[in-house]
Amino acid sequence: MQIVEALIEALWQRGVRRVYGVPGDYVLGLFARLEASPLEVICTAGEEGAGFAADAHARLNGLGVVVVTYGVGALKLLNPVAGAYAERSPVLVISGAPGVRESDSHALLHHRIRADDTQRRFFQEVTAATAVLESARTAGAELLQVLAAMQRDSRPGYLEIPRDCLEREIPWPLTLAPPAPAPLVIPESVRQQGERWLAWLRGHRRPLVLAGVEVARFALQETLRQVLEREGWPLATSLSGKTLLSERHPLVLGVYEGAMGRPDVRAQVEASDGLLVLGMPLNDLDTGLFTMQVAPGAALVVDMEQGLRWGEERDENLDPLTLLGIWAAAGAEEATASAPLALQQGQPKEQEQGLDGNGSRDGGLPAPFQPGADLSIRVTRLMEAINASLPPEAIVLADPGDALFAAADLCLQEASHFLSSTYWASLGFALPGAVGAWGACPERGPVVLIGDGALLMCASELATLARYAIPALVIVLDNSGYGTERPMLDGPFNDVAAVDHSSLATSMGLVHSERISTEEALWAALQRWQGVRPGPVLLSVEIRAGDCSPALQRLTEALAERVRPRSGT
Ligand SMILES: Cc1ncc(C[n+]2csc(CCOP(=O)(O)OP(=O)(O)O)c2C)c(N)n1
Ligand SMILES: [Mg+2]
Repeated sequence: MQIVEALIEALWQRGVRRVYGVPGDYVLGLFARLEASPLEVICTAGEEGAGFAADAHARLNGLGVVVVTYGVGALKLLNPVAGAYAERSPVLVISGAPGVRESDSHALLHHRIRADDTQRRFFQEVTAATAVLESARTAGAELLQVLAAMQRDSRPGYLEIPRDCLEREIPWPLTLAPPAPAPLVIPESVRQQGERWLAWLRGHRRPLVLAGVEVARFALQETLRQVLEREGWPLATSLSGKTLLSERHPLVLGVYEGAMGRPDVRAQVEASDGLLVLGMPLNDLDTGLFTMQVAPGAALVVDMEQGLRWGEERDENLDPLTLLGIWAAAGAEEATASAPLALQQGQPKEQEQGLDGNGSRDGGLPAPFQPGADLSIRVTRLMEAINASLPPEAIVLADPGDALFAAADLCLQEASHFLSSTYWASLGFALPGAVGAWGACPERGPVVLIGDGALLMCASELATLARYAIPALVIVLDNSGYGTERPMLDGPFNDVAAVDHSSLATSMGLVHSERISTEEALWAALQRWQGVRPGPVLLSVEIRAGDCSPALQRLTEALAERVRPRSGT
């Protein structure tokens, strides 16, 4: 078996059906072999787009693959791959490279920087494992080691293949299927500790779980749902963890973001006297810039990096995987008699207000939208209109900026239907991300929410949507510039070039595009395009001057304090 055959077979065995990339001379041979294989190659406009597409694919299917050329292509992946590392998304980078025979001749080859291993060393910083597949004797083992490390850590991996090594024959047979998942073996002492902490939670009047992105990355959503239903405890998620469960589930309160988020969710989370913070790294954006206020001793924090923490106590054996394993195995009889009370706490949907506190939701159903005649469009009204017309199967991808902050309040019906670069917060994720969301789940139309500034950073990927007839709905929140930054510190640097988004989209080959300036036009367009689409559609929505989401208002007030230059310094 050749190295390239082993690679393709190993990807296929792990459920990969589509890979993303841009060719170049160091990787053309690999592209040709991929084309001839059962894998489909999706060629994006640029490498950054391919990286974000692979990231979205990985978040939905557990492994995303991006294939690029050496140097100029691979280094354009550092931003998306760093984001995948920071947000634990298993993206496999496959880079072509100069052939080993060419390198031996010490030639100055194009795209090369410093030493042979410079590129690999860059990627060592942002991956769980790296390998150069050049030796037929070791390539099989190295390939499997990289894939195993990616799965273990839920983080990116890196493979480099010199262009003359693809067809080297591996001299022995290989088992390329992923090993069967090892049963979770929990030592008795760890089990007892876990049960002690669960009893501690049950001993409180208002237990509540605040869960984050690691629950999704380690495929723990279903276990979490089962134990929560058994206990009757309410769940809030971080913004990165939005849609761990359906947001219409009666136990789901919504997204918690400290002072930045919905006041009703904040009040319930911070009033809990037994709060389990599960799989949620306590980063600034997920905690509303560290405005999370929990009484000392009320929170038990459990994440993959550090295990369990409560006050000064530490137990690194109890990570979310282990704790949920113990919790799931503990019998239903251990659920307390107070579960019905807790269930009542977890039924917020009846009293919930509309997105800006004016509308009402009926038992979790979004409020019907009534467009106001000739009204210019406010961000909360845009979200209400999307919420009222969004089909349940749609995957929403929101770009950092007000698109993301406003989208926190959408109430999405199905689990794993919200994707964003939330913590890494790279602009330009959502649009190419839609390519990967479609690649992973072709039956669910992606809906992209993106600012006018971010659109300019990745607009070339509109052409990819058109090329593959991807039925994405791209909604541009046009507030004439970097709206997130203006309230912090404004200047001409926050303006962006005024672009006719609709003409841009038409020239890129989208099936429909239009500029929308009133609620009535917005509602008519959403009625027409939220359902089945024959291909990509773009709606450029003119946001009322000076308007932004309530979350962004709260965030920028806090951020402005930090970024304004102090007088005299
Ligand atoms: C790649 C990248 N560059 C710069 C930033 C810094 N940044 C954060 S928000 C923002 C403004 C985004 O503008 P736009 O997409 O129009 O969204 P808006 O803030 O107007 O809602 C910028 C430049 C970033 N997060 N990512
Ligand atoms: Mg903007």
